Amino acid sequence: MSEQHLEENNLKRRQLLKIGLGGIGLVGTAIGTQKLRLSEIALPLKIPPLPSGLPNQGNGVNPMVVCRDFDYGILKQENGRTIREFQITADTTVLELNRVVSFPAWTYNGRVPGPTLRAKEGEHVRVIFHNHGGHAHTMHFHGIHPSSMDGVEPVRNNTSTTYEFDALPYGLHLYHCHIAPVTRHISKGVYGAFIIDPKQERPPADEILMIMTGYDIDDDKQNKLYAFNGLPNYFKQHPLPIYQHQLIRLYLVNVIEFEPAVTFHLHANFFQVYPTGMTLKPTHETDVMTMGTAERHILEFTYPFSGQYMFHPHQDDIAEKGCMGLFDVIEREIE
Ligand SMILES: [Cu+2]
Repeated sequence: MSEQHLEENNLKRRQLLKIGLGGIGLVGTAIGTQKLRLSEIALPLKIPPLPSGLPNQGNGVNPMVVCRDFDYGILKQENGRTIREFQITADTTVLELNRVVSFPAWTYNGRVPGPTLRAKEGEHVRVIFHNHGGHAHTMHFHGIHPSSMDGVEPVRNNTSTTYEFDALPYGLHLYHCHIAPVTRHISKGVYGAFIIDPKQERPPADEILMIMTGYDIDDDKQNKLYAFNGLPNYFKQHPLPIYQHQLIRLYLVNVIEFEPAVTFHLHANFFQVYPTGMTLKPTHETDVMTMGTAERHILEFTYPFSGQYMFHPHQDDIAEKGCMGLFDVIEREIE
């Protein structure tokens, strides 16, 4: 896409945001001007409730709850400065990956993925880490910090440590254990997302986290199962509800080990890309993107039509082994 074309897209997008339909994209614009009378539309942010009767799969770790569950820690005042403090405990948990596979996972705060930690650009962050996992673990954060806070020194079982750093730079980052072999520790479950919000707030949106992961269940350095947010095929069996015409901001992280890269593809739509979440404007628009291990991006889109739409890596073998989901786009009237 040429720079001029991109700028035109951004302009259209800004105009759409003003009227509350940001992210509808070019297709939506063409349809919208005809059918939706865009100039008269201003939809407030609307987030669907969790579907009732969701099974308590995976030892209580519910991937749909993980989507919109952000841990802001607690704010403390110390010597005139504000500190955002998080408590994390490493442990072991058996995850029921499906009806036949029970997986002895290693967890942060009892869940896979670990809690989605969220801070604002420039805040001072403190993470108090307790290790009761039965092995040495660490918390290594992606971000900018001194070497002493890099989380590569082993924290022995039944000991604690504290990591402190400023939340920089803004973007979509991650944290994970850094004990060798790191592939094993990450694929056992000790990872999570770390969102640093920019000082200049992003526009209102239904914000959703998805982490792609692989499970090497027999320790042969090959993934046998894959998942979004911890459980294989969960969003295929339980489509994630979102609203039609609603700007969706997807925080997408790839922590699949053993495959050097996977793609992410969204059906019947295109998304705007904010690489590593480190821009306030999208750099381009596409419907499939390639992500190496630990790569992550913010994607924004709006569905102009209701119905169910798949999302998955376009390596279809990986999708068919569990990294497959559906958005259930709920019809929303434009008054
Ligand atoms: Cu570990």
